[in-house]
Amino acid sequence: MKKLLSLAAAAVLLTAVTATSAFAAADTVFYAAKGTATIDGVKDAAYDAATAINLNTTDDLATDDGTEGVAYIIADDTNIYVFVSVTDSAVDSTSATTYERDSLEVFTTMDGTTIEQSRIFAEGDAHELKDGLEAVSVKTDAGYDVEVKVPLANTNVSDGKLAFCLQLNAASEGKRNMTVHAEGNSDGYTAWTNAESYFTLSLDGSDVTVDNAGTAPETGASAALALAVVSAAGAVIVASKKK
Ligand SMILES: [Ca+2]
Ligand SMILES: [Ca+2]
Repeated sequence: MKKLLSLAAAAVLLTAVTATSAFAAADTVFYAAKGTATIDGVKDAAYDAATAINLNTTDDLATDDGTEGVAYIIADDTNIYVFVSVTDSAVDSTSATTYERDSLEVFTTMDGTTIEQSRIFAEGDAHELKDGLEAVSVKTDAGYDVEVKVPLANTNVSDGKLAFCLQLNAASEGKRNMTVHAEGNSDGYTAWTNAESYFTLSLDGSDVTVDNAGTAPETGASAALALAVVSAAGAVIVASKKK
């Protein structure tokens, strides 16, 4: 049933994308709201304009330890700002291998293939950041929050769209249990080696309200397209939702 849904969703999405050249790849699209934030690990009011993106999709092979996140993405003319609130009952930083510590990874590409990978740890400030990125993490009662600034110069932004990926490394007792990605971004677990697995982030959507459940206002051709694409993504979400 899952595969049938995925194939049906892919067919719908392919149809939607074939109908226009606005999107380069058949994938999940999220929208950044317009805004600017201060990178301090505290959620600025500007993020309230952003759609909440659920980070709850895992590789089927993963050991589910319950870690989830919610991401908010905003952007101005020079930077993307991401705030992620992570629910994690066992924040763990004990592994000597950095990707096996609780952390958020941010992936961009400047040419569509070369992977730019940054890692922000739940604890401490010795983050592994590409040039120009800034990040702060803060422990919370529920787990931890991460805020990161990504220069648009570090991305392949073109026509208001870019390839982007967020990954939680969910760890406990010195090992990584699973990786967690945005709802619908079911290939995200290959992000470290496959830039084509990223989702599309649209910076043009500040005047278009789209939520992950697949609803959008009908305010013209571009909104109708967004509805078609997001609806297809919604179908994928149904197929790939974490168990
Ligand atoms: Ca902030
Ligand atoms: Ca953990």
